[in-house]
Amino acid sequence: MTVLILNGPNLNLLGVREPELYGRQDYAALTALVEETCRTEGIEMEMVQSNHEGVLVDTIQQALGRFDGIVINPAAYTHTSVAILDALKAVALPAVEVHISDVSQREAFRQISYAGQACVKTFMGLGLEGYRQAILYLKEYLNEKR
Ligand code: CA2
Repeated sequence: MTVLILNGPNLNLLGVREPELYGRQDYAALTALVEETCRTEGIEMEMVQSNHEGVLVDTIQQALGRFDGIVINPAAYTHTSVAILDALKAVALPAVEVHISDVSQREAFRQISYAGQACVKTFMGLGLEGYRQAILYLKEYLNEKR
């Protein structure tokens, strides 16, 4: 089983600012958590972060045939990007949405998730642990489908 972990804009700044929202752990810590989770679960993975919507769309398109599923935190593009939604729908790979913060308790403009409409499940408000939960959920989902 091979999964793509995709992170959107500014998530590379984790741990630098807004610890009340996103915690004190940095992107390297997130990478370590994801790598450790996948190693423990016997999953191969690639993690990509981009600040560019088109790169995220390209990466989703290129996932077809290479990955069994996607864990995605589109960050701010969650709330704006029909292009990312369309790409997820086009490849039709099982995708799980993650948000570090609890977006349901935040500003009105964060209450819509486009990408989430192409995802089988969303984890939010669990901090970096949400990525671990998303990977475990995706593994179960893919195993049930097989
Ligand atoms: O809670 C999440 O994971 C979000 O996807 C994070 C996005 C935000 O736009 C979404 O509404 C919810 C923001 C990511 C920016 O991350 C930063 C981390 C540290 C310092 C500054 C930004």
